Amino acid sequence: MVWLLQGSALLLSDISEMETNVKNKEFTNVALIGDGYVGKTCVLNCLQKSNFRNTAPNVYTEMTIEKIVADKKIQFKIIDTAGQEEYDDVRKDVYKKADIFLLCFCVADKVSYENITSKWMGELYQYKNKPIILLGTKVDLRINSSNTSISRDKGIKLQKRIGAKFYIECSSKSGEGISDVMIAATKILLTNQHKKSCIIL
Ligand SMILES: Nc1nc2c(ncn2[C@@H]2O[C@H](COP(=O)(O)OP(=O)(O)OP(=O)(O)O)[C@@H](O)[C@H]2O)c(=O)[nH]1
Ligand SMILES: [Mg+2]
Repeated sequence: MVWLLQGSALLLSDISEMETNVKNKEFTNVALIGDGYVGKTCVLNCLQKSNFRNTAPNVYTEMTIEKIVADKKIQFKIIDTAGQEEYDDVRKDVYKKADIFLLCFCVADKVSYENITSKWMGELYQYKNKPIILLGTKVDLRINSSNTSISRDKGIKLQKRIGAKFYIECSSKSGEGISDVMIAATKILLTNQHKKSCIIL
């Protein structure tokens, strides 16, 4: 089987090759960050139950996902935060325990795209060594001819600008791109473990 990660090719064989580097770390914390209403909670629901449900603004939710990669169990804890300013303190606690940031903007909302650099990268500044996956949400709402929609090219440019490991586009409504999120997180985890084991040697 071959999984293709939009923007960067990611093959299942890449993961299998690194399998020997997987240690039984208990949880890898993945924090969902981004403006309110960009669709973070819907992404979480899709990752958990593979379906779309309408959601209300929320403050904090977490859930675990297990992945078996080449007979090894990998456990992710996905932590969903609220985008609104009044929850800044809740988010700061989450930043400390996060291993990977899933930084979200909505491709049909230019302001949420601009806020990646004008707000969120500032918030994450002191954690700049932690890997980021940039996620463009709600692709089903993108209107290609519109000035307010963000193209894939612009997403990739932003990925490079902020130094994110991956750029993924998804829609919780259609399911497009959702499985790529955990593939990218797994790839980052295994690559990090690979680097650590090289340092020990
Ligand atoms: N069309 C479409 N609507 C979506 C999608 N994902 C989420 N929505 C809708 O967008 C709205 C906001 O989604 P949420 O997941 O609650 O957004 P959030 O980022 O968690 O917002 P906060 O909890 O306030 O930070 C809801 O009305 C969802 O139904 C999508 O992929 N496509
Ligand atoms: Mg939410």
